[in-house]
Amino acid sequence: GTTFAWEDPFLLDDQLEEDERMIRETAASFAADKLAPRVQAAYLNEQTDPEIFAEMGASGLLGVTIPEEYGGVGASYVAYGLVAREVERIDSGYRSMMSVQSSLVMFPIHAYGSEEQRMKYLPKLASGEWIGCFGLTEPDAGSDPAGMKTRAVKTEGGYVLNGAKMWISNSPIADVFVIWAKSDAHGGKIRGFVLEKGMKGLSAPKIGGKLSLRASITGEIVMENVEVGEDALLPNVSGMSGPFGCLNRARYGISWGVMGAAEDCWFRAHRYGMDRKQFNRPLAATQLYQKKLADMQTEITLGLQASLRVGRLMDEGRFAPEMISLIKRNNCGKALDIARMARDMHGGNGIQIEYHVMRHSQNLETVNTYEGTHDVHALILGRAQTGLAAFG
Ligand code: TGC
Ligand code: FAD
Repeated sequence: GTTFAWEDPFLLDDQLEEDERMIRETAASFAADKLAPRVQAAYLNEQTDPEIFAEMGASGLLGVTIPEEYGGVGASYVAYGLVAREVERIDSGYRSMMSVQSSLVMFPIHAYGSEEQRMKYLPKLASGEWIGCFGLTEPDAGSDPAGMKTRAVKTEGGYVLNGAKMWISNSPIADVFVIWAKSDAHGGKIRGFVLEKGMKGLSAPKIGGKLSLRASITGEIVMENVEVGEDALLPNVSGMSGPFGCLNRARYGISWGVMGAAEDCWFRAHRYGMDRKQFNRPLAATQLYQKKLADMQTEITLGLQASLRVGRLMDEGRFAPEMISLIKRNNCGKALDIARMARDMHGGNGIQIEYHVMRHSQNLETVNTYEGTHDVHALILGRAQTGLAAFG
């Protein structure tokens, strides 16, 4: 037999390739050295240090799946998931910064862009010299992005864009804006455009007052007659499959990331229960406390195993979007339950920033909502089972 490793019950590490293990190690040391020391102040002060992008780039954590010729690492989707898990072990906001850059900005430029666009943007996004953002959601179009109002109108040399995007990660500090708009020249179909900071009529005010994801800056994107050339259009995709193709990758990464946040909560609750005594015994010696630890261990082990399976299928080119809805939905919901439970298990200390669990639980409220809410992913799975769409 084998000794039971309580922190890694199914020996996940054994199922990784050598290069995946190395990338996980790099991400873990980066997270411990560069992210952990800043996170409490960043969260309390609602401050995002833009330098983090360059530091992530220098460690090879941006564009992990993008080929090396464009500055990426050319590694597997499993490796990308492992990076998300290590970064989100520190904070969901830091993982957000990384996943937007990699899956929502570099991926579409690589997958849908011209060779000129790839050469112009990808190396600087990979190094973190440029920061990217992804504008799909609008004030009146969240779960139903096809209801967007942003318009691109054809001119002689290009397009004029008008509209407003809402809840956009990184936008106030972004250099590169991937924008989805309905284009009259393409029969009203949704097309992608790459805009740049400093264009006339383009602004990105910060959204303040968030009680969640405070280490990651969020803003609007306002476009008032922004003129762009023909070279701003992403030529190789048309319709909603453009933004959804990006969301598939980001949602998959989130399914790993939230398990990292959940593991941090589980390990902290475990340690707290071993150390803290009430009624002359460690909290961890009580049946209720042990049941909670067992539930955390079980859900995290199953969730990680599921993400690994979907990652392998993605690397083989055999995934369906519904697989990703299943793991995004379940892992986010379970991570949120685990973080709330860990907060409770820490008693009064659990509300304090130094104990970390409440920050995770507040963050996971956002992660359960963005990239398709928990309920919207249920409806995607319901449609796939019944053939009946319950959205509208
Ligand atoms: P529907 O009729 O289902 O499909 C329209 C077209 O899109 C295609 N499609 C997909 N393609 C690839 N992958 C997918 N997952 C796809 N899902 C749909 C589909 O084949 C069809 O193509 P075509 O060529 O036939 O036209 O579309 P619908 O409008 O009925 O969609 C409904 C629904 C609920 C599934 C969808 O709208 C949805 O997923 N809503 C959630 C919105 C969302 O996730 N927004 C995310 C915004 S970005 C964000 O949150 C970033 S946070 C990042 C961070 O900080 O980490
Ligand atoms: P709504 O769609 O109005 O949903 C409200 C409630 O109604 C939810 O509970 C939902 O599940 C439910 N609901 C909606 N439709 C149905 C239905 N048909 N049946 C049953 N229930 C339904 N977007 C971007 O484009 N880029 C980003 O970088 C980005 N970053 C974000 C960062 C943060 C911090 C946050 C909070 C959001 C971000 N988003 C981003 C937006 C995010 O994707 C949306 O908030 C999300 O898709 C939900 O849309 P909504 O907020 O408009 O809620």
